[in-house]
Amino acid sequence: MEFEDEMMKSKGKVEEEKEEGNNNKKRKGIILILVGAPGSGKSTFCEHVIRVSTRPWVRVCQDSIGNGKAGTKAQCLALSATSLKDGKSVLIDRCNLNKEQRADFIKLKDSHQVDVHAVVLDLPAKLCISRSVKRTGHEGNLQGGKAAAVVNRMLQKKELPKLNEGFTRITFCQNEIDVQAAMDTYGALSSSDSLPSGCFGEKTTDTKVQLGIMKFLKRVDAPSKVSSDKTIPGPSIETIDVKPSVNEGQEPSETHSLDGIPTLAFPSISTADFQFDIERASDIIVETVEEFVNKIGNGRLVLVDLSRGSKILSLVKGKAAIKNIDPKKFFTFVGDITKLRSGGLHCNVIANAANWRLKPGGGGVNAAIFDAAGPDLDIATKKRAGSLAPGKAIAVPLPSTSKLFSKEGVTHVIHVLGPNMNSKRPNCLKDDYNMGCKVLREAYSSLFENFVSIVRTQGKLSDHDISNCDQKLRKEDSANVAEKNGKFKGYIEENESKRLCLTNGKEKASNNANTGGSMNKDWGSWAQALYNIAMIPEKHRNVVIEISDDVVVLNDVYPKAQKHLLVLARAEGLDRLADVGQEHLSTLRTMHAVGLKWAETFIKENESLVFRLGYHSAPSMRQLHLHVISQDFDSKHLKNKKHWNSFNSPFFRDSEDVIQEISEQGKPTLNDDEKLLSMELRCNRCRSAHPNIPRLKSHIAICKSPFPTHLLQNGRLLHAPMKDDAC
Ligand code: AR6
Repeated sequence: MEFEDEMMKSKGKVEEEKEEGNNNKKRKGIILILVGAPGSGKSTFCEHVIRVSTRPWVRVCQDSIGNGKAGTKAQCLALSATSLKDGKSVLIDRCNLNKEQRADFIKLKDSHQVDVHAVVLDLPAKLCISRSVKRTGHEGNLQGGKAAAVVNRMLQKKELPKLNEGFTRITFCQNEIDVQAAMDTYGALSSSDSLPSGCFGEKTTDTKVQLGIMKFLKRVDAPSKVSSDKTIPGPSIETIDVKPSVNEGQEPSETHSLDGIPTLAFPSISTADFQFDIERASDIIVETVEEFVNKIGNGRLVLVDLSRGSKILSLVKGKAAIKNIDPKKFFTFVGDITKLRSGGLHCNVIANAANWRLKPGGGGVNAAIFDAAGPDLDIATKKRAGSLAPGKAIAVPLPSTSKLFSKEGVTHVIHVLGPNMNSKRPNCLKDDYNMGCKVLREAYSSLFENFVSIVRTQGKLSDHDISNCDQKLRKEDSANVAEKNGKFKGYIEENESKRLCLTNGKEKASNNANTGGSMNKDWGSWAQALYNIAMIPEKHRNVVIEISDDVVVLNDVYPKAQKHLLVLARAEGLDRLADVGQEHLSTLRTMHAVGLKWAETFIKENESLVFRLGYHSAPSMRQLHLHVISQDFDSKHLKNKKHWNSFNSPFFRDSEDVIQEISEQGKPTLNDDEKLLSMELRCNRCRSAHPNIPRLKSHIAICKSPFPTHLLQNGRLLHAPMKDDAC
């Protein structure tokens, strides 16, 4: 603890020093060029960043630059130049849809010594058009009927930015989740912070990924082919070359490719940049591994380094052999920790030799991991902690949107801070190896403890969290899920939709007033089952199929279709849609992303499935839950009108719409009129009417009509790509 006190004392000094990697970039301005059609959310982006950021930003908007009225590009350039001269960063809020429009702003970087970034709001054309048409009071008066044609015309000429135009960083946003992540990233940037260079979030043309989920799942409203006017962005900048991933460990190589074994890959902490003596470090690694190797169940620990000639790897390898440590449980591996899977080793957890401010950049393994994970890791890390003490580790669940998750199957990054013996770095211990060894030992212990706890949590979940790219694992999962589903019966009383809470009496009044429904609602004991699972999922391992800090996933015990999952929010007080407000947007986005991941998995196994993700306007069970349901409605549990209409009337609120409404209006619309549930039975595809459930079921089993237009928009339906889709 003495050490931590010492650290606090020197904190003031450290704060003045810049974060590693930012040393030379103190107060470096940024020109952030927004690229996007009208209605893509550029102004909202700018307003958000300006509102939350401590960095001084100036919004340069051509629609209002002439005393609140539209002005010229020259005026925008002039305002940008003066703002940069005043030490401010600028947000260029104009469409900037082609290279020529961007070029003059990029040129400003040379005279002002600043970096130029782009954030591309590459949202579906339909969404931009509908927003532009609907909006009122737009600064440039681009709204109403005329907006559709203008937006369409502009999109025809769209030319996506490339790094070689002069950008240091480009962030591509394809949906609202990406936009929120980019807003968070720029909003969190203080005056002296910098961001890693490169392209982030671009649609990849990489064959492997094309074969994986990114290509696999396609929304019905997305164009089926890349239009000819679209420039496919070049490959992302990689900070680290791919090294040949040669196994130098003791384990036979074929074992490495066995996916599904909980595996922690960790670098040697403190022996590079922090200059810890490697002889002593290797002793500490081997001793701590020996202590933990029997606590990790079927898990494995792997020490990784980039180079074949790594001294720390050979020292550790030798010492582990002398101590007879089981080579199946612990081995060394040469490779880039961010690309192990492509080198044949699947690790669901990786450790990062972090800096104490848990910031991206700085070089070494820290820069490589943050770069490879994309901004998601930084955002997820910030949610957990702002700093880390030496000797401590913190596990950060990786959002499924992160590239490290989708490409490498990494579900967690554990940040570890070791002791620093490098006098050029903050809080140097000089030669105090008494303290140094103690702190390094603590660091590895804390790292392994975090891994043990992840293994325990994921233990009975087989491999659901590990990757959504691995079909083999998914098939096994499906089998397990069926078994778990059986065990779950009896836990939740029959049939949620039997008890759908309709709007009458007190309940209706509270909903209409939007007063945070749950406070006014008495949930019967039968309705608490989901709540109980969400609060302590560890107690319900036999039924849950995925647990993270934010959500729990389980199969609906009375599925109303071939595939029917529930994604539960874990936040206390979030009982149903009526409770949801702007502050829950990130939870809703996480629930959506997890639901999407599962839908993708099921579609991979059965390409005929089509999914819809959404909420009941007035649910019967307590605890906000997202339905992920296939649109076949082929289930013996679907028995009556209420069942059908709860998924096939406006009572069912699509997750995408809910997110959009909350972003725009702060609250979702609740269609909770009970009449909706007693409406006539109509086919969910052709809308034909049917007198009873058996007749409806016989019809939907053969109806091949396309889904109604409103479902084909805004990503409401998820399905496999058409056979002729090029990418
Ligand atoms: N894959 C595998 N191993 C790697 C990779 C990679 N991509 N990159 C580096 N290594 P270091 P530290 C190995 O310096 O001494 C950073 O600037 C490398 O060969 O990252 O604990 C942070 O911001 C070495 O064996 O960690 C911190 O401020 C090991 O990973 C500071 O360095 C760790 O080297 C932490 O310094």
